Amino acid sequence: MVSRRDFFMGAGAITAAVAASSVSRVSLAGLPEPVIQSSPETMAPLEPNTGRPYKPVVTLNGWTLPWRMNNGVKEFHLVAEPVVREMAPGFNAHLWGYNGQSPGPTIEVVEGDRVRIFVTNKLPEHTSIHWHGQRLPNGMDGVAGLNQRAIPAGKTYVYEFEAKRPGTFMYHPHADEMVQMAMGMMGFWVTHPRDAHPNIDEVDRDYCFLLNAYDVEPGSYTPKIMEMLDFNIWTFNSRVFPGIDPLVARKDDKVRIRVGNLTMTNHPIHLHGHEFEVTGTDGGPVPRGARWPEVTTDVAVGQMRQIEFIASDLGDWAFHCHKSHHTMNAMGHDVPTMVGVDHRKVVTQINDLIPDYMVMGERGMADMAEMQMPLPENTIPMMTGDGPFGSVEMGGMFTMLKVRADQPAGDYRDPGWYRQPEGTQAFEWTGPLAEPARFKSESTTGKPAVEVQVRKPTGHSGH
Ligand SMILES: [Cu+2]
Repeated sequence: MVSRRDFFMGAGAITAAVAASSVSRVSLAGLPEPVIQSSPETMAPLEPNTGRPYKPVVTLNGWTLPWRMNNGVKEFHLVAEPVVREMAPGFNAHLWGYNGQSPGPTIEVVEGDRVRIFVTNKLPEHTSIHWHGQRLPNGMDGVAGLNQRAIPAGKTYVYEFEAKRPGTFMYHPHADEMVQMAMGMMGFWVTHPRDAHPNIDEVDRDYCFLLNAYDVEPGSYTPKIMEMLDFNIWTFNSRVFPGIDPLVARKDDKVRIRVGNLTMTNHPIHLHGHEFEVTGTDGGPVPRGARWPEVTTDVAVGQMRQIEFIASDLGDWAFHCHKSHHTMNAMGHDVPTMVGVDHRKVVTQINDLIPDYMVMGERGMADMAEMQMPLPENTIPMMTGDGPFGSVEMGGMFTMLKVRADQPAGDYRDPGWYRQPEGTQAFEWTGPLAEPARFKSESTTGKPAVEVQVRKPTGHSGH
């Protein structure tokens, strides 16, 4: 007679045998060694030396994950783990990410590639990865509970599918999502076209980054995970200006920028000095007849947009989110509006009580950028960044497109500040200033300088 205990032992043995056979089916050599990145710098494009050829992307303040070919399958190894991300020099955040950084590394493959991704969970809780926008078998879609068991802490799971369509994608957990995304778990994915594609152009520079947001109290290191609305750190790839590298181009380069939004609000992304077209979304390339010129495109929550333009005009062109609070770093939003309020008298009175009291915002907030106010440890001024003509008064989601005549192809280094040709910069008017007519006072002329004629609408007697 078989005891209950024996029955379970037998079942366990069968399970182990199945596991062993599937492991050997996957790989004789074991897992690819995980590659860990310790630097937040923008890495040079990773030129493919195995598999199908393609022109690689450049991840803004990020990097592409190396792979290994195993019997025609492209193998990657992602490690979900706590990381320290430098958001800007002097400002570190304790996040969760992949392979040493947050966001995780960009994954680049080619349409038709068979892809196998080992995911090792070194977080204190379970996780999973959803491959946003991909066509794949249902069991590989990564929604914990729905498509698979969550990957327990300490375990490694394997995802495997064919990269079916070319385009711009991202990856992120679909397990305890609110916490894990608030902690920075996300990454970029690009599937390059296998052959010439009617709606995908070849470009000279191909940039990508994610939009992310955190709530890190000044002086602390860990984001508040319960935050729903009041984020204070707005980032391109978990970096804030002036910690974000510029996007560089040689004059007349064709440039593509791919942007994905994993924050909880939309971001109107705005480029100065050039018009672009949205050439693709996470749904695929946009047919040419459906494109129109833009200088701002809104990237809604959970969306991706890829824009393209010719970098025809030399200069340092601002490239930023157009929500003005998103180009600022940690600040209090509950400060009353003080513009135009003269509080010299009240300051004198308050100074008797609080000697260091300082008035903020009396002439606008621009003074903040140059103010040498003592800051708590591990934070960054609200608006900062020295430009060639003073403070740029920006933070958060702001960087520059730097177009130069002599930027070598394949060179992504910051060329420094643009030198404007003589006579092409806004300048001070030093001639006489005529008094505008509307300011001539009534008292000198006896009647209003400008007569406003108001005529009631006629023909609608009922009004
Ligand atoms: Cu924004």
